[in-house]
Amino acid sequence: MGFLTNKKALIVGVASNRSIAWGIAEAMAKQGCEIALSYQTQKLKKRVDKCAALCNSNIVIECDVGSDLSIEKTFTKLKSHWDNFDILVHSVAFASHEALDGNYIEVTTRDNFATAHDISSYSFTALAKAANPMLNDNGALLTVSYLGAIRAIPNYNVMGVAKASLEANVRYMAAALGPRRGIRVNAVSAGPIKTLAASGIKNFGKLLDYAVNNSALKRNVTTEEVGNVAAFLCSDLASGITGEITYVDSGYSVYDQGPNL
Ligand code: NAD
Ligand code: 0WE
Repeated sequence: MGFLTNKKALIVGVASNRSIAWGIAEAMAKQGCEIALSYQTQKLKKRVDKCAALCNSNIVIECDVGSDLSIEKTFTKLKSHWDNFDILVHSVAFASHEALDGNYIEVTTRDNFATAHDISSYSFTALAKAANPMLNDNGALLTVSYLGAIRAIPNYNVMGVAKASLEANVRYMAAALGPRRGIRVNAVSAGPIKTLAASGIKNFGKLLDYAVNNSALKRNVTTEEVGNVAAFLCSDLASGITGEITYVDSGYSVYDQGPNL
């Protein structure tokens, strides 16, 4: 019997079978969790339908996290399948492409700063607000962050500032939802993975190689590895963990190559 047996999870952010959200959905389904998936736009629906079929789900709902109306409709639709649920996963980020290439001061604008924070951080709060009436006590929320939240990483730019906001969001949401409801809120901070979101990034291949050479495990992580940790954090096995950022990065963030001694 899996450690998520009798749990129900809504997973926001599947775009393809390479998505971190898909790694999370698969890992949770493997542990006996019932799954619902949401997708951003109609053009992703076919791919997400296929992913849903693979985890025996027929709940696939459109959700643009940039719109309160779309979020509200998502939960109305979810309610027609489930009276309540246990786990909400947020695996969504967006910043304007121009903001992710070049000198931070030069490429950041009021407009792309606001969008990055809206879609990559506030949307987690917005989903929690809308999910709240349907979420079971002792449920769990999870989001996906990156090391750029706490280090200035070349070209990650405004996304790093938005991830810092997302990580603070995790702590404030944990403080807001823990006391009365026992709802836990955590993040996994993943090492670089070649997903759709990464495919638009210049020199991503170099970044992947650099992470291999500068991590304790000397390899990159997979969406399956990120998924397994996410499944654990959202399960009762992690009932004492909330407000935490857990690194799934081959030890990159704690590793220093040192001089050649
Ligand atoms: P992905 O492209 O598969 O997933 C990103 C998702 O965000 C897509 O499903 C996209 O549809 C969704 N999205 C963007 N704007 C949206 C909106 N307005 N409404 C609804 N959905 C929207 O890429 P991924 O790498 O799996 O990214 C998932 C998360 O993982 C992101 O938060 C990203 O920052 C984080 N992350 C990625 C890496 C990496 O190297 N790939 C590393 C660490 C963290
Ligand atoms: O969070 C991310 C990327 C998220 C992302 C990706 C895109 C590409 C397409 C957000 N917005 C957009 N906008 C687009 O138009 N990662 C953790 C992956 C990533 O992106 C980087 C990285 C890493 C790692 C960008 C620069 C440097 C490193």
